[in-house]
Amino acid sequence: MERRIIHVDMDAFYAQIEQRDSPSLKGKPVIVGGKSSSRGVVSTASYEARKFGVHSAMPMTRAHQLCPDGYYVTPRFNIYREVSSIIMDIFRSYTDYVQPVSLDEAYLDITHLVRRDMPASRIADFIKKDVLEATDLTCSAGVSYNRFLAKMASGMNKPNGLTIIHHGNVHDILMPLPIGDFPGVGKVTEERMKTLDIHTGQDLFNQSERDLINWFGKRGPKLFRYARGQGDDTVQSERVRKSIGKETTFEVDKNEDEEILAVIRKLSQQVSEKMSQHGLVGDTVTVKLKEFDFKTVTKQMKLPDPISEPADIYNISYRLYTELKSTERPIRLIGVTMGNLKEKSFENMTIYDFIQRKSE
Ligand code: TTP
Ligand code: MG
Repeated sequence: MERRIIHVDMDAFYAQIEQRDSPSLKGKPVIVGGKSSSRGVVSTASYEARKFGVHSAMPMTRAHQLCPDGYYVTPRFNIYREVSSIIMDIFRSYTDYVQPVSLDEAYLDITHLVRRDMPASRIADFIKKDVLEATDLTCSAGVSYNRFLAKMASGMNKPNGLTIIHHGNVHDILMPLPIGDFPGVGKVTEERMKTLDIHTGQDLFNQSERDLINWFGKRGPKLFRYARGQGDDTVQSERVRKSIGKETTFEVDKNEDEEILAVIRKLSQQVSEKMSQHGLVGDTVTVKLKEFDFKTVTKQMKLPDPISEPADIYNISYRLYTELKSTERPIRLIGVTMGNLKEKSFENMTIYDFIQRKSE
């Protein structure tokens, strides 16, 4: 069966975060990198700075020459890691098949979510909106039927792009591409290709597989396939799902029990829905609070029997919350997680599940 893969990549990741957190940098050429003075290299540059020719891995001194009036910022890795974990959690709320590639980039296999009324592009759009809502940052997404095309697609309309490569447009997209844009074609291979008069996707397409093997050995068949839009479609999810959690970050810190409990009720509902989608029950409930000063406190309860109903999750979460919450300390985030998950077995199926399963 053909797969549907999304590649998501944040736009000018470090630089966009710096612009978000210092509004005076918005719309300005921002260069994030080594020590702001002279040594070191550029980690990344905002799109405004890229117009001056500044890019990742360039020596800082060169960046200063190209863009003397740029805003030079040293990286804040803790923040970048925090944002990364938020976006990865969003991806995992859609599918278990998430393969992170770096802090700001991942492949998602969403084949099982696609329906006639819910094409992959629409799911990608939802993910982009969720990322924007949770982080105030834009990303670009590419949708296709294998990984290399999905990645190519995500890079085609940056920033804030959404691009689909399908069987109808793949040939037109690949043929004019410079050969260096194909996967596995680094600087050395690119030079060798040029000596063979292979400059574009079309030139690569025109070669026989046998010639490619002669020239590039084991990589020959892969290159032959890439030119035809064929590639690996396996997304390696790095973990088996052992817990399902949802959390909410408040725009302003909250201290009112009533308001917070309404959110806990909603989170319990969402966790329960997710568990039932996957046919899971669990016997451990964890509530997490991040207090106004970023101090995080959690409390967990192990139950004698597994649960999955929203009301059950809520009741336990409610107890944990009342034990955790200090009256004097407003919170900025609350999370509810069900752990120690296992497949719903015959015994703990409700009669409703049973009827539903039989009628499927
Ligand atoms: P990229 O996704 O390659 O670049 P980007 O997000 O800054 O810009 P875009 O995707 O819109 O083209 O890398 C993600 C982050 O990784 C980047 O913000 C900074 C860091 N990085 C480095 O520190 N050094 C590098 O050479 C590269 C390429 C990235
Ligand atoms: Mg990026």
